Amino acid sequence: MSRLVIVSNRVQPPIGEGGSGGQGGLAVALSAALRESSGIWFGWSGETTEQFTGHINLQRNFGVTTATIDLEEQDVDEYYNGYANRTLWPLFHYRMDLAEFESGFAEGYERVNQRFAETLEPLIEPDDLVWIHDYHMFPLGQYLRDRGIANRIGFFLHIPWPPYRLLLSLPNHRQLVETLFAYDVVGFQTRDSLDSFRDYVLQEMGGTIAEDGRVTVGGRSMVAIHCPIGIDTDNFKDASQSTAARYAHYRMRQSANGRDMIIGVDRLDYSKGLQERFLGYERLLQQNDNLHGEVFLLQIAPPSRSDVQSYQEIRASLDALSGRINGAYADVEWVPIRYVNRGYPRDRLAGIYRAAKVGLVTPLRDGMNLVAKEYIAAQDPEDPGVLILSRFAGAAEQLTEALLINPYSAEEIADAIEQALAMSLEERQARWRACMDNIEKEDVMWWRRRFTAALEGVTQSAA
Ligand code: ADQ
Repeated sequence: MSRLVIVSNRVQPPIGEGGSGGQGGLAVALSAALRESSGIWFGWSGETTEQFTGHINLQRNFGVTTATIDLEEQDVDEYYNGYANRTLWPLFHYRMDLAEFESGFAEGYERVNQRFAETLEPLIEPDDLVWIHDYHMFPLGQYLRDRGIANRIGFFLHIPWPPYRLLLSLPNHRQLVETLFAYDVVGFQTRDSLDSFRDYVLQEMGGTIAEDGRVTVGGRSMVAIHCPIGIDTDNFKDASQSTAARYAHYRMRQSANGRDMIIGVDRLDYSKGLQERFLGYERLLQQNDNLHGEVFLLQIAPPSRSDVQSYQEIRASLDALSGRINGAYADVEWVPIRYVNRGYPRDRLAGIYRAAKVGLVTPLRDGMNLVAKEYIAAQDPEDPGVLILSRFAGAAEQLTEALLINPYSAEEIADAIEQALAMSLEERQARWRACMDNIEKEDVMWWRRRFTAALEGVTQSAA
């Protein structure tokens, strides 16, 4: 088996089997993938330095070697907070209104990707499979090719690919898409994203698409596939049986005091539809006096990207909205929304998911959404809760037996919660089983194998 070189913006110290860091989905998924085949994980350390030196910090934990570099503050401003999170992230999540197009951002983005290429190049051995992740690094493959790297290189996009006409508003969109042709395989989370990408290639580039997924434009070609990411299901099921999970579950049930709990867990991000979720829940309370004092919403939302203004704004509006709803409905013994801005270790989180009768996952757009899958994996098969899922989360292509809703509609959210709370045990079990079957089959190892098999299946590139 070839060695795997994984590249992503942030590298986090990997966690062991059954470990319980406070990590996000990507970090957990990549640790699991790397544990299966030895390899290196390369990227930014998250630290800044006064002057970029290209010094690589190598560490080994749980069979995974991490290789990280520090960036300059200006790099972080322009590349990470700038082009990645103020230009590409909003645009790719259909938020034209929030996308900022500044030429300094694009320059910083290119500079940092060149820096990644320069420092990564000497670490790559001839038989390595190189797998680059996400929107921070679109051009990295091209820059590695420019330096003579002839290995198989794949790229996986964790966020949605936007509709063709929307992408046209990005200055230099064509240049960005052309860099994808430096890869051997490009993977998307959903069929929907793959279709949008193909639309662009056909309509904007005059390209062709073969039956095996090979996309050709001019003399260049690569294979574009859809390859939905999963969770480490066995690991998460085990985490939900751990002592910490059981204790968290017990404490949660005690504090719920017989009330039904609805849970939301999201990074604090405008793409997650948190305002719309609160408004949907408010609608539920408006139309159901009998539920007052009988249910509560626990929303866990750790702040992220707080240097970016739109994230400060969403935080302020959620503070105001949760305050308003609690002010209007709370009683001396009952608060309708418990709104918590912090992260929890994974095993505790698993116990909390298990204590919730309803999992409320309502992003306005999401590449996949791993919380939906974690909620399912943490349930008690004898008495499972109900997942309410936005049709605009990538996960909706797989979890078709969840209650699928339009997250823009307060009415649909309120009705789905009512339906979930009243659902018979038999129906809850049948829906849960169908979702769980998918999560067990298409887990993170399946994802890793599907992608690397596609990459191993292509003829080696000429640099
Ligand atoms: P995210 O936008 O971060 O990921 P998601 O897939 O839901 O979204 O993953 C979030 C992860 O963070 C989950 O594993 C969750 O458990 C964890 N998390 C969230 N809040 C937490 C808290 N308070 N405490 C502890 N852990 C918490 C991006 C894309 C997604 C895509 C993933 C993976 O936006 O669409 O599914 O990458 O490809």
